[in-house]
Amino acid sequence: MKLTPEQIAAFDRDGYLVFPDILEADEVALLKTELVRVSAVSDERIMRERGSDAVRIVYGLPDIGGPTYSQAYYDLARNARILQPVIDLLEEDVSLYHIKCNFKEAIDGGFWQWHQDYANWSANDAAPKPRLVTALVMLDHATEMSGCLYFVPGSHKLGIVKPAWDDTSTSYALWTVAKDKMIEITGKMGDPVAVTGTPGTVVFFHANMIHGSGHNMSPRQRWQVYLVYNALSNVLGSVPKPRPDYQANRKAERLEVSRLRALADAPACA
Ligand SMILES: O=C(O)CCC(=O)C(=O)O
Repeated sequence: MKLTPEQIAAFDRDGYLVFPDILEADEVALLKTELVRVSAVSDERIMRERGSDAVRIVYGLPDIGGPTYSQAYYDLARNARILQPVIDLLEEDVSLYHIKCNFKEAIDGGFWQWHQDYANWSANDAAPKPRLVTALVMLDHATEMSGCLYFVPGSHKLGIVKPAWDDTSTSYALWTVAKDKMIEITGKMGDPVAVTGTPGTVVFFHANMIHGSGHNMSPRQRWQVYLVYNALSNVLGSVPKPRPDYQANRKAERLEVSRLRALADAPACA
C-alpha cells in the first residue's frame, strides 16, 4: 500500500492516519490465537496489570527463537500493507524497534497516562531524533468505553514536552506529560480525539504525538498491537543501562517489504 501525497500531507499536519479494513478477519483471528498461545508462557516479556493477573503487555513476538516468538507477527512486521506506508512516511528504509501487544482486558484493563513515545525512547534508548513511526493494529473493537487511544492532533509538532517520570500510577513506568502541561496544550490545541475502530483497522502515528487512554470499563477485551519502526539513519546512542532488545532493538537491520497477501502465506522461517 503506497501512500498518496495527500495522505502524507495529512500525516504531516495531524500526526496520524487511520485506515479501516486493512487486515482481513482471518488474519485478525490468527493474530489473536497467537496472542493467546504466547501469553500463556512464563517470561518477563509478559507484563501484568498492577495487583492483578490480567496481562497488560506482551513483547518479543517477532524475535525468532525467543519465548514469545510468533511467525504471524514476524510476517506482520514485514507486510506491505503496514511496512510500505511507514517507509513512505519516513522516506527511508527502516528497522523494527519493537512490537508490543497491549491487552486491556474486559473490566481489568488499565489506563495509559498522557505521554509521548519519543520522550521515552529518547531518555531510555538515546534515539537521536523522533524518526520513528508506530503502526497500531486493532484486534478488537476499540471504543471509548473499552479504552481506545486518544490523540491530540498536531501535538507531534511541539517537540518533546518537558516529561514527568511516573512509576506509581500503573505497573508500567513511563515519562508522561504533566497535568499542568496537558491542560495548557489542550487549551490551545483543542480536546483530544478518540481513535476508535473495528478489528483490522491500522493507525499510523508520529513518535511525538501526545496520546493516552482510559481504563477498559466494558465487558469486552480491547487488544491492540503496536509495531514501531525506526529510520535506519536514526542509530541509537549508548546508554548506561540498555533496555532488552525486545523493547529497543539496537541491531538496525533493514526490513524487506513482503508482498504476500495473507500472513499465513509467508514461508516458515523458524
Ligand atoms: O494501548 C493503549 O491504550 C495505550 C498504549 C500506549 O500509549 C503505549 O503503549 O505507548
